[in-house]
Amino acid sequence: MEGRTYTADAEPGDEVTVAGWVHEKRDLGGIAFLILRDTSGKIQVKFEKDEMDDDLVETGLDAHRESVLSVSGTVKEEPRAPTGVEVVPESIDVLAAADPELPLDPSGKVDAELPTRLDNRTLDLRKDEVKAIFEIRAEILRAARDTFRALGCTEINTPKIVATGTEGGTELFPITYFGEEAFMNQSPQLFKQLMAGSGLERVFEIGPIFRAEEHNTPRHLNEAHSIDFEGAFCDHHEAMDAAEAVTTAAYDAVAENCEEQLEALGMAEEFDVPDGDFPRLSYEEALERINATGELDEHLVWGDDLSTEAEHVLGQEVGEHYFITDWPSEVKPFYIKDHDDDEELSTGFDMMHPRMELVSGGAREHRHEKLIEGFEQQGLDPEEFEYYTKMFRYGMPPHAGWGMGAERLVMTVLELENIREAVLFPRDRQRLSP
Ligand code: AMO
Repeated sequence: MEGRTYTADAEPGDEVTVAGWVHEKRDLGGIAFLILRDTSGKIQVKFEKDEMDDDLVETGLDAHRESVLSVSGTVKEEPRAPTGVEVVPESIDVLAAADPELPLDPSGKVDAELPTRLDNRTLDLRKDEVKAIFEIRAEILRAARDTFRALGCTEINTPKIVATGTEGGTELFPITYFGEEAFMNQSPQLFKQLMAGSGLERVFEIGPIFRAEEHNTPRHLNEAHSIDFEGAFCDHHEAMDAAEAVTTAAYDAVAENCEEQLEALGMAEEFDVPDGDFPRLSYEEALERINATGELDEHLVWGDDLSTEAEHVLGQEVGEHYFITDWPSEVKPFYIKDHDDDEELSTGFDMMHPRMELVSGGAREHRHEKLIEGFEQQGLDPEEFEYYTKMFRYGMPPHAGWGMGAERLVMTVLELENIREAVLFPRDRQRLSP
């Protein structure tokens, strides 16, 4: 809008046109106030009824809350106004009138349950503390991108409609692709590996992943966003270093650039940035430490996957981000490389926040024959993956990488209770719309 001033930039003495939503109205009789809100903040508009044109006063005060107005006038200093200034209006345009009945109250005076909020996300994001989550999410993704660029990675985009899954057959969403069965991709795994083996060498992608998981939990989505890294000539240690770098960069960026948003979330005082030196525990050590707490009913033995409860117990024990390394080969997928000196032991790792898993990764099997064996051991038909395995015959360097859940990262950085808070329009067992 030409000539528009953000409310935060309005200075005493300025002739301005501000535009935004009616946040609140207060009619005290001879004098009335309207608080106008835009993305930068709020400003008071003052109506002195006896001294102003009746039409002007009526237009301003008849507008229901959340109506969109453009107000032109003079900015005056006013210590009693919420921001120390107010606009004395000369003209008001109603750009979009709002119904008097709102499905939720953006001023936050009336709390709404999460489903109501998600059904009305547009109104929900008019609340400072909700808007703050998505501004911080954007900042975290920017920090991740910058870190990858500093690590020499090229950003890639890979197909989301695919012929085969990679992360276990039961979690696939089937679709019809011109009469043929296809699937929504669960992970860019195979494509990012193919690109690590291309001339690009180091790549990253931030994009959607689709998982037809049955369980409806506070940490699972059916459509999530994955931050993926893959590097040629990298081993699993270097891959872990990169995961650590992206994670700490995310916290650093929020601490440095999102003070206002942390304030809105009530976190400005106690926002801690991890030091970036995350302990690396072997799977075996992890089992020992969990068992030693005596907090689980069962005694964990080699080969067991870690339940949510086991992860929780260990998270409490360690009390900071950490890695679990050297998982048994049998619990990791076919593309993860085993240790050269012990085939029972994989180079696969997970990076954990005390509350949950954030990352899985590892060095990859880059030897063609071994890779084919891996497919067979996992009950997958290597023929179906020929587009992938074929490239391992034409010079596929050793490589390593990982995938990190973007929503889980935001959720843990901001200590959100439910992962749905960290995504605009969640897809879960109940939600396909909006
Ligand atoms: P994995 O399946 O462990 O590994 O996924 C990697 C990370 O993605 C996040 N994530 C999810 N977040 C929300 N809802 C879900 N349903 C969901 N599923 C996964 C988690 C998880 O740690 N290809 C490998 C990665 C690799 O080896 O590079 C993979 O997809 O934070």
